[in-house]
Amino acid sequence: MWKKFGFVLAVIAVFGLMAWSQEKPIKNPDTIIYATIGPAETCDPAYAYDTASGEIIFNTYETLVFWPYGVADAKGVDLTNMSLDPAKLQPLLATEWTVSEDGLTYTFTIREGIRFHYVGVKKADGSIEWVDYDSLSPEEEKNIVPGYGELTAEDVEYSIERAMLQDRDGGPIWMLLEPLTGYSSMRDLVKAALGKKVDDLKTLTPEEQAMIYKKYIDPAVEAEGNKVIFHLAQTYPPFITILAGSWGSVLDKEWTIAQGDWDGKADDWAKWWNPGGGEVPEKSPLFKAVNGTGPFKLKRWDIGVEIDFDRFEKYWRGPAKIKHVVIKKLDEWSDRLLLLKNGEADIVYVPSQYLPQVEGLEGVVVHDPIDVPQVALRAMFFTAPVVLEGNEFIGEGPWDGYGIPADLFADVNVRKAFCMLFDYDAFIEQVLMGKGYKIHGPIPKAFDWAYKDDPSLDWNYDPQKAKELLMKARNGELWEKGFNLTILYNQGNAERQIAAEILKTNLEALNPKFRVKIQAVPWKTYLSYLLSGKMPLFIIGWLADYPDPNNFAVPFVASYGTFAAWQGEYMVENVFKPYFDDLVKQGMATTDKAKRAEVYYKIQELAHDLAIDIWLPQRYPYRVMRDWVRGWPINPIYPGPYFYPMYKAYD
Ligand SMILES: [Ca+2]
Repeated sequence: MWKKFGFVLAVIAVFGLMAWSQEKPIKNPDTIIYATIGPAETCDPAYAYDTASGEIIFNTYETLVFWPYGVADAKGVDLTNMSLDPAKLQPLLATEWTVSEDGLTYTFTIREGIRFHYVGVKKADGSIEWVDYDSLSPEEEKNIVPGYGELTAEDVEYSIERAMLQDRDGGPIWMLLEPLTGYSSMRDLVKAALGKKVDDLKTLTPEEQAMIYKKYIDPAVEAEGNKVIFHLAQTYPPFITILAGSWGSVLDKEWTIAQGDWDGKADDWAKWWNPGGGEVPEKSPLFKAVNGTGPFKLKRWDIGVEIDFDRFEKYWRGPAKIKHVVIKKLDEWSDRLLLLKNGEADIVYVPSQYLPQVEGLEGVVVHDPIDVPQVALRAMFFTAPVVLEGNEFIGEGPWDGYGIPADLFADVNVRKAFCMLFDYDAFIEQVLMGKGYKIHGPIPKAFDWAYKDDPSLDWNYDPQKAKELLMKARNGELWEKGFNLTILYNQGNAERQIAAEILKTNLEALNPKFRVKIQAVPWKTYLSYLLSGKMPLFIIGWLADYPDPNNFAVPFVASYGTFAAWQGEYMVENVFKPYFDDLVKQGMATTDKAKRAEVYYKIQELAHDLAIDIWLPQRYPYRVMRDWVRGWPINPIYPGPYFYPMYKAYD
C-alpha cells in the first residue's frame, strides 16, 4: 500500500508501521481468515443454491451488475451506499444497460478488455494450454488465443444458456427460466414444447433437443457485438436483480467447454442436464474448477475444512487489498472462539447465544445490532384442515376435546386470536436480546419501497381480545371443551422451541382446558410431517433468492407457492386463491415501482386481516471481528463476506 504514496511519505509510513507493530502486532497481515460453519456444496454457479457455495462464487466469479454496499468494519458502520433498490445496481461486467418500455428486452453492454483467471495460450505444437494469467509476462500475454479467457458477449450468452440447460433438480435456475422462457423448469418447458411429459431429458433425441434449444433457449439470450440482449417471455420486474445473483455468474465459454461441460451445440445439451439428478454436485464438470473474472482465484478447496483464495493480481479493477483469504470451516464454537481470541481468525461466525462470550474481549470488535433489516422472514403457519389420516396430533374420531378439530384454523377469528396470543415483545426481549423488530406480513422491511410502514398492521399481545374471540369460536364449544394442541420443532432449534413455549404459556393461562404439548423431532421427521400436512402449526423461515417482494409474496401467499401446499386445502381454496393469487400476478405485471408498491401494500393489509400466519420478529444482524479488520462490505443480500475491499490495519 504505502509504495503508492511516493518516497517521503513511504519513509514516514514505514516508521509509523514499525512503531505500531511493536505495540499492536497484526497477525497474518496479508491474509483475511474467516472462521465459519457449513460446507459449500459446489463451485458451479448454475448448480449452487446455498450461501456457503455462494461465498466462493461471489469472490471468484462476476455478474453483469452488482449490489452496492455499506461498510461495517472495526472502525465503524457506514450504511450510506448500501441499497437493495434495483435502480441503484452498479455496473460490473456490464458497463451500461437499457430496458425496453414494455419491460421485455434488456440490453447490456459488455465491458471490454477483461480477462479470466486462466487464459488459453498457444503452445509450440499448436495445442492450447490453460495457464494462470498472473503468471504471464507482457510478452507471453501476446500468445493468448483470442477469446480464450477473454470476456466477450458470447461468454455471457453461453453462461446463461448453459445454466438454463443444466437446470438441476432443486437448483436455482428456475429464476432464469421463469422470466426468459415462461416455464420454471426445463421439464415443464419440454412438456409444453413436445406435448408430452418427459422425466429424463437425457432421453430426448438430438432433433428434439435442437428444436427446443432453437425455439426457447437460443432466442432468449443473444450476443450482438459487445452487447447481450435478453428477451423475456413475460414482464418480470425483478429480472435484473436475479442477474446479480451467483447463478448469473459469467464463465469463459472456451474454458468451460475445455472442462468437459456443454459444448455449445444445439442438439446434445441434454447430456449436461441435471447432473447427478441434482443430488451429486460432483457430476458437474465445474464442481471444483473455478475460472472467473473476480478479484480472487480459488487456490484450494478442502471440502468442509478450508477454502483458500489468492488475489487475482491482474484483476481489472486493480488487485484486492489483501493477498490471501482463508475460510476455515469449524463447526465447534469453542474452536472458532479460540481462533478469534488469539487473533488467528479475523472474522468469525458467532451464533447469537454466544455473543456474551465475545463482548468485551480484548482486540475484538462487536457491532450489535447493525441497523439493516434482513431479507429473510419466518413465521408460524396455520394449517386448515390438518390431514387426519395417521395423524397422532389430532385425536381419533369426532372431536371431543382431545386433540384439535382438523379445521380449527379455518376460522379467521381463531387465527386472529392465536396471532394475539403470541407475545412479540417478549420474543424480542428474551430470544432476540432486544435486538429485533416486528414483522407484519410477507413483505420484508428491507424493501422500503414496498413495505407498508403502518404500525396498525403489527400484531400485539392482547389476551383479552383473544379470549373474546376464542369464547365465540365454534359457538362456544371450543372454549367449553378445550383442546390438546401439539407443536413440533426441529431438535436443536432453540428459537422455534421458545416461540412455541410463548404460545403455550399464553394459551394455557387463558383457559386450563387449552393444553399445548411441545415436542422436538429430528429435522427429517419435521420435514416429513410438514410435507404431509399433519402439523396444525408449523414454523419455518425463508431467505431471499433475489431482493424483490415477489420472492416473498409467491412462497407466503400464492396458492401455488411453497408454503400454501402445506397449509391445507381450506387455506388454499378460501384464503390464498381468492384473495392473493391475482394480487401476486399484478405485482409482476408492471415495472412501475409505485404501482407495484400499491399491490404489495394491499397484500400486507390482507395478510393482516386474514391472519394468515403468526409472524415471528426478526433479529437485526451483528458482526464480530478483530479490531484490525477494515473495509468489510455489508448488504443483506450478499451470501457472505465480499473480500475485495477488505484489509487489515490500524489506520
Ligand atoms: Ca471467452
